[in-house]
Amino acid sequence: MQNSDKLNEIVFQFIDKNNQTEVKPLGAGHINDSYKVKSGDNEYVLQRVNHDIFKNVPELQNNILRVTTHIRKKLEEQNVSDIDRKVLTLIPTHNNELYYKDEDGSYWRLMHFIRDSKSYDTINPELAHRAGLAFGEFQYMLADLPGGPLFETIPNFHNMEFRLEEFREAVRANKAGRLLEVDKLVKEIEARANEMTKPERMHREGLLPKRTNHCDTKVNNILFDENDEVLCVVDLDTVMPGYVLSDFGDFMRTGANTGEEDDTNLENVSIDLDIFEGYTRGYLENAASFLTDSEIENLAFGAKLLTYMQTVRFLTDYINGDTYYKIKHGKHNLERTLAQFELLKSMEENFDKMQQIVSDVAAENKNKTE
Ligand code: GN1
Ligand code: MG
Repeated sequence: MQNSDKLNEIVFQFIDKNNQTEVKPLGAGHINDSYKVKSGDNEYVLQRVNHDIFKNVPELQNNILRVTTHIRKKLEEQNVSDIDRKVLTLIPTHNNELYYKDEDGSYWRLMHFIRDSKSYDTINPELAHRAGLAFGEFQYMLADLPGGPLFETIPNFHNMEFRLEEFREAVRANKAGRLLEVDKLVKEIEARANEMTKPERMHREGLLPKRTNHCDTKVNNILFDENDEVLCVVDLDTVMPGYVLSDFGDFMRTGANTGEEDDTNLENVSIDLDIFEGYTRGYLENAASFLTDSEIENLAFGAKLLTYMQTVRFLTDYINGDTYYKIKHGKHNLERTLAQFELLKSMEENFDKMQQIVSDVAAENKNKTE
């Protein structure tokens, strides 16, 4: 955390000085630091971008500008009202840069705060339906993004082969001496490794395309308004090329979990099939028209994959001695690992039902368009 004079000085790189400026911590992301800024009547979000993780902040900011400009243009073409609450707006510095680099080398950015909005960590099937519509529309709107593919802000971000290499490297090095403690989990990970690297093989064979994906479709990255209508999708740091099954899967990992991501009571954790169905309905309503059959057939698999991937990522960080995710205490990454693994097992038990839901909903959508 930074002291408030310093934070004010950073804010004034972007907006005019105002002695009624207040900066307060905001949100609970695992990577960046976020603050809410009030300056006179205006409200903003200030963020310190974690550049240990996002190595190229200028390219990252450029991605966000491209994405938000394109979405804004689409919304304008559709005569949508209240556009400033439906797409993020970056505020440039006085020097017209999309970020400010301070003397410590930290990168900062400022955005408009979206008023009267809320996000959920736990939702119901109706809200899941709306969230599915929103992420389906998000992918749809970005399908014709001009200017070529986006910059990969974290190379190989959702590449399971790469995540397993990192994991095996962590196991080999055993830097924090924690390997014995997680021995069983390591075996569980390895037992599923071949199944979970299927998308990379399919991609190499030309059977699975990459599209512009959000790559962090956590349930709390959707803002709703006071009537629970979706306003917009936020946290655009990882918008980049990827498989649609990733975005579908990451939502299910977070939104369709009856427990918390780091729940210590594993009995709370399981897949909620009603939420799974609600999201699938919304998503396919907006996305079925541009997805291939093999993309649709692998959506349910995506839920398992992203839950497995998150298990591997949390466990890797635990084995490495907690160098990536912000943690609240020494066992946090282990608790997260166990809770994600529990969710994975629940998805494995319910996988036939998940597949059935996707294929039923896809068939309904097909009938509608025929
Ligand atoms: C991180 O910062 P946040 O909480 O949106 C992570 C995601 C993980 C998530 C796990 C850049 O997201 O990939 O799924 O934690 N983001 C990055 O909760 O690694
Ligand atoms: Mg994020």
